[in-house]
Amino acid sequence: MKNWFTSSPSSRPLRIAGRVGLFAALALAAIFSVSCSRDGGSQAKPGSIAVFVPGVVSGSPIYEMLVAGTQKAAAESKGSTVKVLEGGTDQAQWPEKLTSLAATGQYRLIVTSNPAMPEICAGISEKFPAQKFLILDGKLEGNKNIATVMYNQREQGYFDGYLAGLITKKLVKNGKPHRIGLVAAQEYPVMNEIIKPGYEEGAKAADPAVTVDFRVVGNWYDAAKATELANGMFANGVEVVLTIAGGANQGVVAAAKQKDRKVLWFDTNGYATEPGVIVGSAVILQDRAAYGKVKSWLDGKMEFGKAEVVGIKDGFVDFVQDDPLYLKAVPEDVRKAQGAMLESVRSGSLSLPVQAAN
Ligand code: RBF
Repeated sequence: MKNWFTSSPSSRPLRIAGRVGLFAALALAAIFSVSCSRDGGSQAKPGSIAVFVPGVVSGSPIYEMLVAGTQKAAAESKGSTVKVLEGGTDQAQWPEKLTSLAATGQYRLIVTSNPAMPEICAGISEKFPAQKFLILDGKLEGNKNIATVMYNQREQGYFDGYLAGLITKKLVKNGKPHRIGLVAAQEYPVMNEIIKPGYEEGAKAADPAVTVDFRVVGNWYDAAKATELANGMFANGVEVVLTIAGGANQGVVAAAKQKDRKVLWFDTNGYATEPGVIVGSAVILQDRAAYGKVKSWLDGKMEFGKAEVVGIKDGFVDFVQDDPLYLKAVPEDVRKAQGAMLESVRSGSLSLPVQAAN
């Protein structure tokens, strides 16, 4: 897969290929812009917004929330328009596609989301200095055309991890190893340095004997591969698995349903996706963030050059514990322990600050 965004040395050539692609695209755009608008958004109508989805919307709630929040804010502002462009699953093509979007000069604001986007947008920003960017789920400080909002995903990972630990402690008996699963679509710094360690930290807080079985799909859509990975984990004694793999999540759910194991969800409330199988949902409120930020931009109040980090106390990260399907699927003693942990984070007695990775 064309996975240019990773810290692993083995994929460095792909990352470089992505960069070369970016520079080629920028060079083309520079030539193109001589006859068109070099100033990106300066000719654009006020209130004109483009959402660049780095991937596909379908199967990725984090992108559904991005689009929904942006559209909601625009609908409340007269004359504001939103165009949604999907970058597709070939990540090496994103810089070129986003460059073309900026080169049209038709959008005052480009809204996008994921930790790979700050670097891409910063490169494009040099050629199109009138183009403004709002990047959610990413972090970049000090670029006067870019505003970012990052979520505290140490908290988010910890919440699902703690539940995974509680469940494992309860279900795994007779001296068997206490293993929990994490299926990830791909490796990237936020996954390796924040989400995975947060998940492990939470799990160990509930059950110190826990170890994490971590497996990688290689893309955000291959459900059959995800089923294969999940089955490998189940054969390895895993009772509960967190899946962070976009459209491929369905493969983990199918395997767990068949083998009577449990799945933890990330980003949105997943209980209704497969009641009784999905037993935890650690959420981020990206629709709320997109709505609030786009609204503040439409009101002329957004500050660029800033990198915000928001968590449970700000109302952008949470764990859904009031859904009837959660109450039904999870025993009361486990829910009580999970609730007490959440309360300690909310009250500040347990503090889980996030380190600066992007
Ligand atoms: N999350 C998704 O749900 N769907 C995607 O297609 C997707 N693509 C990503 C591509 C890259 C290069 C990176 C770094 C992250 C991607 N994410 C995607 C992950 C997303 O940013 C976030 O980390 C997870 O959704 C967990 O909150």
